Amino acid sequence: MEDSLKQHSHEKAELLGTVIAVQANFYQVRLDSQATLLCTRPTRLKKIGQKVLVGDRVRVKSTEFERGAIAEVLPRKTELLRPPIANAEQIFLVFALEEPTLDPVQLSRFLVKAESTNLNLCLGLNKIDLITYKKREWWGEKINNWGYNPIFFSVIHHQGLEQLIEHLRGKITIIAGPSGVGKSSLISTLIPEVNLRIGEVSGKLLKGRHTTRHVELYQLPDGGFIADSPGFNQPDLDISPESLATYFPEAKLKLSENICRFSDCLHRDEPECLVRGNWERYEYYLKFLDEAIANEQKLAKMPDEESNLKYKVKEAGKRYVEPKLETKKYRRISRRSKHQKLHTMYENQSLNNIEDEDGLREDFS
Ligand SMILES: Nc1nc2c(ncn2[C@@H]2O[C@H](COP(=O)(O)OP(=O)(O)OP(=O)(O)O)[C@@H](O)[C@H]2O)c(=O)[nH]1
Ligand SMILES: [Mg+2]
Ligand SMILES: [Zn+2]
Repeated sequence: MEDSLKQHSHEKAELLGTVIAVQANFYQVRLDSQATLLCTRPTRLKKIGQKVLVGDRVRVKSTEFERGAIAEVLPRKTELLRPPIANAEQIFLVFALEEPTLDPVQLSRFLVKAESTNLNLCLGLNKIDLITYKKREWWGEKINNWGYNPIFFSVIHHQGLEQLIEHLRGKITIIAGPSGVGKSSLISTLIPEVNLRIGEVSGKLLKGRHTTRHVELYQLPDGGFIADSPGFNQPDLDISPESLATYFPEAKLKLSENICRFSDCLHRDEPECLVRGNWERYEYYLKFLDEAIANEQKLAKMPDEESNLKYKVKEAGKRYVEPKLETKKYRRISRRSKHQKLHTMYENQSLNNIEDEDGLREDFS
């Protein structure tokens, strides 16, 4: 192993891999050959503004033993800003049935938020050990009517995990959901080598303490990667009011069969609206619509850099929203502390002990 790597370094071999963690300006790259390299991003890439995200496929030049430099970032299939991740194919949304008690409005809020990414979405309901079979069936039926087919499981009792493993195989999956539902527990069970912080469900946690801090990809035993994302309890609905209905599968279905009289119908009290009315989550739709409208008004008043969405005025005063390309601000670090960080990193041979660069609360959007 050592010999072959040394040989590589002499040849400055070019290798392909996936970025699995980013800390400050250093990148941990899992090579397709299964070795892990700690890499820098050369000034050349910085100059052309090429950012490197977790999930990126990269071509790497190995320079020294277990070190390398990113030579090229391959084109991305998908890209998310929050959490910052490239090439994710699906979101696995996890909720608990109890502890914390499943709340259909909160669940819908997360579902809508996840749908708005346009990634594939799968719902998992954990902690089946805490409810009766009858109650589980009740939830199953209810959520089927919303247009989802959840996977029921218990991490602690190893129940229902086969279906879930099958679903994750060979893909990059973002795991998301509120605090305390068992996301980190699940990853630790699927990949025993990783050591994630598992929190206790407490009053504090329910109010939004975050036990998971940064985005990192973990390689699954059967292939593919899973990203743990921080738990948060109330994602903002920074979604355009006009598109909100399409993030409810049951409303989307109605709209695919027929159209409302007005093309910009918000499905509230407009005449000849096909969406309004007899579906269970319609009241949630109205609630989220109010929030989306309020959010849009708030953003419109903000100076450009502070808002998440950029407003442009088109001819005839028609306004549309477009996502900003770059919202994240990076704290500058001195050359000296950079070197110290690198040093610590090599000592630890792991990024887990390095303090988060920006300890920010992230959500998916
Ligand atoms: N009863 C029961 N408890 C579980 C199960 N899975 C996880 N837990 C517990 O739920 C609590 C929270 O688990 P975590 O894995 O830390 O939750 P998390 O979703 O990662 O939380 P954040 O990192 O805060 O977002 C822990 O005390 C786990 O032991 C389960 O299947 N049944
Ligand atoms: Mg966690
Ligand atoms: Zn309508």
